[in-house]
Amino acid sequence: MKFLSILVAAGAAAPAIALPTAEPRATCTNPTKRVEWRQLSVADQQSYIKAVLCLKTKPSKMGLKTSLYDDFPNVHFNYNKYIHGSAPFLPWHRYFTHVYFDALRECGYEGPGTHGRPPPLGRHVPRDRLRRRWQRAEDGALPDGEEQLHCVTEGPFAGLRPEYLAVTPFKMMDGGHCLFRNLPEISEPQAFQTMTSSFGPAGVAQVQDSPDFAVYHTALEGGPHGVIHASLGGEMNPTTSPNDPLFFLHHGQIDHLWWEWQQKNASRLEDYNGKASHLGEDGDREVKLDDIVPMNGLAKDLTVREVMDTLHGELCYTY
Ligand SMILES: *[C@@H]1O[C@H](CO)[C@@H](O)[C@H](O)[C@H]1NC(C)=O
Ligand SMILES: [Cu+2]
Repeated sequence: MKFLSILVAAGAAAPAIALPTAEPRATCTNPTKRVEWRQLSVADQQSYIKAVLCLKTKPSKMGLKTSLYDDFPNVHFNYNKYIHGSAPFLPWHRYFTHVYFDALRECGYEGPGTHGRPPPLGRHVPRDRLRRRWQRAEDGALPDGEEQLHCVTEGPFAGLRPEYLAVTPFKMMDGGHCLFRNLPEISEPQAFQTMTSSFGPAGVAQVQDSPDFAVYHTALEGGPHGVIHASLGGEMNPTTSPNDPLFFLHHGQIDHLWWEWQQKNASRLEDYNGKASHLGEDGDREVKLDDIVPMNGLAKDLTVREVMDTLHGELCYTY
């Protein structure tokens, strides 16, 4: 099945990273409370979407010719090996999502951070409407092969042109490509049925029952997390998946789940272990709380310790 390609290594060398300066761990006052997307006011939803589009007009913070919008898929693509299939998955994506919400603030968004949650299955968009949307191809100006993509042609993101795409036969494309989704719900209904058992309430409850971090991060990443990527398909499959604005609602929810799991037992604020292929090193080694959470210049690097508790230091949010 095509949708497993999220786990394919993208193979780009990770750039050198600066060590963070040691700082006292400040306890935050006045944390913001993140809310589910549908609990945002309509004004906040509109402002959020406007800010997402505005990221395309801001310069890269990583010294690239492309926009701030494109920094996010770029950095995610470059750290692929370190941040997926291993312990850093949860802390890295926690900080990454936070950095994104901060970037939206620079684009005028004043509402809280947010997250998604799948609506009751089959209830979101009528199937025939979904099918019509999926079948419609974008007219004109498609790079070679783009006609095979199911471009988003309606709504605020219809004109969006993300620059980077890590999927064969495409490479990092100059001039961008349409935002696309594959929607296995329509293209592979049987596979989609299997996916729903993983990201549905029973599947999630089972993951949330995990006894420790090692079991938990593996079950969450490979289960509901991976399957939501797969169930949207298209842009959400390759390691440039932050191209799709839905990525951040999805990872907001993955972070929400980790937060809920941590709330059940205070020692989980320090439960971090396992092996990872560290940047610039051969082979895997044991992770530790003092490892850095690298952002390659998109934001300052933090340590894992600094992101374990959302109420400490930089993060300062709750759910
Ligand atoms: C609390 O969490 C730690 C770390 O995840 C785990 O090892 C321990 O078994 C948990 N205790 C209970 C009572 O669940
Ligand atoms: Cu990821």
